[in-house]
Amino acid sequence: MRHRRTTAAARGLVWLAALTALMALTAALAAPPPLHLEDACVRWIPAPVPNTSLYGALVNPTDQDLHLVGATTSMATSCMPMTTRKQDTGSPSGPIVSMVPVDALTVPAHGRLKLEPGGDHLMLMGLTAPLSEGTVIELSLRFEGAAPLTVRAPVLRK
Ligand SMILES: [Cu+2]
Repeated sequence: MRHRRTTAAARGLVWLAALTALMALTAALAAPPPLHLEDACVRWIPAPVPNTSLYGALVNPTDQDLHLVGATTSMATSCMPMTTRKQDTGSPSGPIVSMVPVDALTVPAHGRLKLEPGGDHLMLMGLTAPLSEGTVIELSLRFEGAAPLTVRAPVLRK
């Protein structure tokens, strides 16, 4: 009898832990991460070019790493996190530099993720209209396990 009661109590604790975890998860999903995007800009490109990039620095004041997995905007048909890799082939013309799509870019806890030319960036693919300098573009950045974060970035020549 005594043994049974202990088991029931343990089971209750497991449920409570599960419920608490679920509530924490629900809260995380409901709120966008408290990140700031500093020096945001979308690189201006001439009209026939279909793709451009979002640059800036994502600042993470929280205790947890945050993972940028994509974005949506009315200005592009899709957005993907990308990084730039240098591959030294020994060629006299120098290393091959190429952009590589990645599943996520990490904004470290109490750190920052720089989105910059020749480095990590968010690629905007399939622009839906020509870009004009100074226009402010709104994007919803998507992070793993959190609600989207709305940011605004002006179109600038970079
Ligand atoms: Cu790219």
